[in-house]
Amino acid sequence: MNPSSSRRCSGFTLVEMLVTITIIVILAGLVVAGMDYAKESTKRNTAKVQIGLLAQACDDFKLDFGFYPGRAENSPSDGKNMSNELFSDLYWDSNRDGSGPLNDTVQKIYISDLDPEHNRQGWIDGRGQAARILDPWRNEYRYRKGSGAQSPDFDLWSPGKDGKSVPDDPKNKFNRDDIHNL
Ligand SMILES: [Ca+2]
Repeated sequence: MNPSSSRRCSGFTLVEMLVTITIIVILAGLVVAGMDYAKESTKRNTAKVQIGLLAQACDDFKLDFGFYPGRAENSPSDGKNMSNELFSDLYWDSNRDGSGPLNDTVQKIYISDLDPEHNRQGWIDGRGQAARILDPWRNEYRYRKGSGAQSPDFDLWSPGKDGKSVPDDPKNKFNRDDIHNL
């Protein structure tokens, strides 16, 4: 047997091993990146559906009461810390008499999926009247109405993956991943 054929039969050379490992690492990276992309895409689609549900419920509330959800005349312009007010008006105590849905069979429930005990959308944080409504990245949905809002009715949005949003500065980089009701 000549020496070169015996070397070929001995298996991979070091270079061949390194090339093979490099290819495997690159392929694994592509697979992980693809899975991350698919997960983010699913989250964005979920947020769009949830914002649509909430926005429709806000319109239904307005038809009944003549004003949009939220206690104050003007919401904070950044829309922060408002999801509990949405929760209260759209689920917990829409007629604002202090009785929750278990003790008040008269009041209207605008989104049954806001029930914290079942949490079918997985978007409720907290229990009882203190519950908040979270987007798929576990940040509160933002909401504002009144003279400070850009929309004549209300603004309702997710700050997106980065969890940040500067609504009165449309070109701000933190707004690029935001998802709005349209
Ligand atoms: Ca954002």
